[in-house]
Amino acid sequence: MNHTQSHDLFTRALELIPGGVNSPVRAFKSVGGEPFFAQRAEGAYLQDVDGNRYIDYVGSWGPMIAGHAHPKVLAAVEKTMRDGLSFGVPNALEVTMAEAITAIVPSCEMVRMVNSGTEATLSAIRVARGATGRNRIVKFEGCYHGHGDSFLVKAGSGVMTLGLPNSPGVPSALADLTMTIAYNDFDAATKLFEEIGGEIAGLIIEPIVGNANCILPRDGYLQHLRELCTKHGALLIFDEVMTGFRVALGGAQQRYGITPDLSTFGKIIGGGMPVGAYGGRRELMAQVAPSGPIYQAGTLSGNPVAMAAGLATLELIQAPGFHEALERTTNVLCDGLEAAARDAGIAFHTTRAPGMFGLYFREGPVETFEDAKGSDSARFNRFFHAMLERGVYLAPSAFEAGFVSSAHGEAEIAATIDAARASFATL
Ligand code: KE4
Repeated sequence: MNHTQSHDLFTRALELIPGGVNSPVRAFKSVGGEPFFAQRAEGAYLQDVDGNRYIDYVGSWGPMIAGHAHPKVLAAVEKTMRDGLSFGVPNALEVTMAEAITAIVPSCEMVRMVNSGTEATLSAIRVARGATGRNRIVKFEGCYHGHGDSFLVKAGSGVMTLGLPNSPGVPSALADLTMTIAYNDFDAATKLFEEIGGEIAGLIIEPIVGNANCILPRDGYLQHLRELCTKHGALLIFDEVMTGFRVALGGAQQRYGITPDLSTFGKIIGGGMPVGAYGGRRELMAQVAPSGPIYQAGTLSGNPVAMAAGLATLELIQAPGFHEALERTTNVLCDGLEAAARDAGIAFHTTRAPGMFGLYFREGPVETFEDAKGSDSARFNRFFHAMLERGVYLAPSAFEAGFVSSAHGEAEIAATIDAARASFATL
C-alpha cells in the first residue's frame, strides 16, 4: 500500500504535536510503523489520505456502533447545528438525553453530561469520596478509566497493594490512595475489603475489561464485588464508557444483572462527538453542584450538536434485534478467526461480548490480566500489519479490544476472515 501522504502528514505532526498524535494509542508505537491519516469514513470502512480503504474494527474506539457517517446521525447534526453550535445556557436536547439515559439504565436515577470518559470517571470518584467522606479508591490492574490522576496508578508491592504513580506528574500522596488489585480474583477483593473496607470510598471497574485486550468477568465475580461494597459501605462504580449501550442496550450492568451505585459512560452517547456522562442513585447525584456541594462543571457539557449525534445513535441502537445481531456478527467473526488460526496451526484465542472482542496469540482461556500478558504480542504485531496491508484495520495494540458495528455485514466479515487466513500463513 502507498502511504506517502500519511507519511508527510505524520512528519509535520511530529514537529508540533507530542508523538504526532492527539492520543497516544493512535501513534502505532506498540505495533510499530507509522499511523495512517484518515480522509473519510463510511459504514464499516475507513479511507486514508492515500486512498487506501480498510474494514475498521476500531470504530473511533467505540462511538461508531452504527457505522461511520450514518445518514441519520449526520442529518441530526446538520439540523441541530443550524440553530447554533453552543449556547452556555440549558437546551432541550440535554433534557432529552438525560431522559434517554435514565430510561435505558435504571440504576441511573440522575445523570450529568460531561465531555469525555475521563471527565466522567474522575467526577464519579469525586462523588464517591464526597458522599462517603472516605478517600481510598480501588481499581483493577489492566483496567483503564481515562487519564485522571487517581487512575494513573499501578499496583504497588506489599499486601496493601499501595498505589504507585505510573506517570510522572501524579503525586504519590494521591497515588497512595488508590489500591490496585487483580481482576477476577475473588480472594484479593475479599482480603482488601476485610483489611481496609471501612476506608474505601469507591471501587471502580470495567465490568468487561476492554483496555487489557478483552477479558470477561468470571461467573459471580461482579456480584461478589457488589456484596463487598454493600457490606463495607463503599460505592460500586461501573465504568461503562466502553461497554455501555454496546454489550447490551443497558450495558454490562444489564447483561450481568448488577446494580452499581454510580456508572460512567462515553463514546456511543456522543455518536462520535465529544461526550461523557456519569450518573447513579438520586441521593448521590443530588450532592453534585449546584444542587449539592460536590463541584463539577464544563463549558461544553451537554453541547446541543453533540447531544443530537448521541441521541440519533441511541435511537439507532434501540431498533428491534440490534444487539442480538451485533452479538451474532461478533461471534461469526471470532469463530472464523479461530478456525483460520487452527488451520494454520497458530496458537490463537478470542474473547467476545456483543460488539467487542479480544484477540490473543496464545491458547485460551484468558481470564486475568496475567493471562492476557501471556499473549505473544510480537506475533500480534506482525498479524496487525499483515491484516492492515490486506485492508483490515485492527486495534493497533495487543492490549486493546476490537469493535464491531451494525455496519459490519456478511461481506465484511467474510473478507476479514479471508485476510486472516492469508495473514496467519505469513506468521
Ligand atoms: P476518554 O477520556 O478517552 O473519552 O475515555 C476514557 C476511558 C474511560 N473508561 C474506559 C473504560 C475507556 O475505555 C476509556 C477510553 N478508551 C480508550 C480505548 N482504550 C480510548 C482511546 C484513546 O485513549 O485514544
